Amino acid sequence: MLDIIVKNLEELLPALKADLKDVHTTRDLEEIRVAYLGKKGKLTTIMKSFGSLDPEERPKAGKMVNDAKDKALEMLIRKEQDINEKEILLQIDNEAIDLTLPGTATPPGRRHPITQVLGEIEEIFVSMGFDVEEGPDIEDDYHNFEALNTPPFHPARDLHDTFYVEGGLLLRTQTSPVQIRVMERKKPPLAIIAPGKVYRVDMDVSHSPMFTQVEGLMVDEKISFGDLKGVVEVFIHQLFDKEAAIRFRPHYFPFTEPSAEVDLQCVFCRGSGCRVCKQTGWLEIMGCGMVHPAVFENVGYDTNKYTGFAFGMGVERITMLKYGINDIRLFYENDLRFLKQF
Ligand code: 2NL
Repeated sequence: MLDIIVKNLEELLPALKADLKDVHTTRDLEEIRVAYLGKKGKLTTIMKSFGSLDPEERPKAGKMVNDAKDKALEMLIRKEQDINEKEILLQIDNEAIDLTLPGTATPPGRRHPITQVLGEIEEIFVSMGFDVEEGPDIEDDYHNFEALNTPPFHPARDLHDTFYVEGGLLLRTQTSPVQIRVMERKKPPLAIIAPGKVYRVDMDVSHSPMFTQVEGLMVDEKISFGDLKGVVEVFIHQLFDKEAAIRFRPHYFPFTEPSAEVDLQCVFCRGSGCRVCKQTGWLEIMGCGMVHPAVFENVGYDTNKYTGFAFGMGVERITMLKYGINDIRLFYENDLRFLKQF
C-alpha cells in the first residue's frame, strides 16, 4: 500500500508542473489549486488512503505528503506572482499613450458679427473720449418713456409696440434709459455711449423683437449741432469709407429738437443706386439731435447753462449695411455657414 502512495506522490508534482504550463489567468490557477489541494483534490485523496497503512508506515507517508504539499503550494504561489506580473505588464501596454499619433485639431471659435461690429463702434467712441455705460434690460415706464419727453399716448407706448412685464415694468425699447440714469447720478460735462439689447414688438426681414442698440450723449456748456456733426462724421468715416459723403436729413424724435437722420452715400454703388440702398443712393445710418430741454429738466440739469446732443443706431442694421446682408434673422439662427464668413 505504501508503494502505491509513494508512486502517486511522485507523480503528483510533475503532473502539477505540466498542468500549470497552460495556466495564464488567476481563474484557471484557482481551478488547478482546487484540483490538487482542495477538499476533493488529488493530495487529499492520497491522504484519505492512509487508513489502510500500517501504523508504523504512517509517519513516513505523512512527512512525504507534507513535503509534497509544501512544494505544490510553492509552485502555485510562484505561478500566481508570474500571472500578476504579466497582467500588470499587459495593462501598462494597453493604457500606453501613443505620442506619435497626429493630434486632433480644435478649430478656433470667433466672435459673433454683431459683437465684432459693436466692439468697433465702442472703440471709435472711446477714442473720442466717450465712456461706456450699461443699465438694466427691464425698465420702468418713467425711465424708458416719461423722462424722454414721450407723452402717455405716444404710439411707441402701445401694447403692440412695447413688451410689458409684471408690475408695470417693460423691456426697454431703446438704451436711452441708461443715459437718463447716468444724468440722474452725474453732473455735466458728460460724454457717454450706452450699448445693449433692446426690445420691440416687430419682426420681418429688417426687424427683430430683440436687437442691439448703441446710443450716445454729450452734455456740457455750449455744445452745438456743429459738435454733433463733427462726432457723427468722424464715427461714420472710421466705421465705413473715409471718402463717402454724409448728409443730415431733418427728422422728428420726441426727445431731441432739432432732430435728424444721418445718411451715408451707398458704399456699394457709390450713390448710383443698387439693391442694398434700394436705388436711393443713400444708406440710413443713425438718428440724432440736440437733447430736448424737457429731458434736461427731468434730470435736474440747468437748461440755461447746458446743452447737449444725443444719437442712436441699430448695430444689426449697421452690420447689414457694412457687409451687404439682406435678412436680419441670419444673425440669430447660428448657422455656421453664415457666421464663419466674418
Ligand atoms: C434711432 C434714433 C436716437 C436718441 C436716440 C436720446 C437719449 C437721451 C436724450 C435724447 Cl437720454 N436723445 N437718444 C436721440 C436721437 C435719436 O435714436 O434711430 N435709434 C435706433
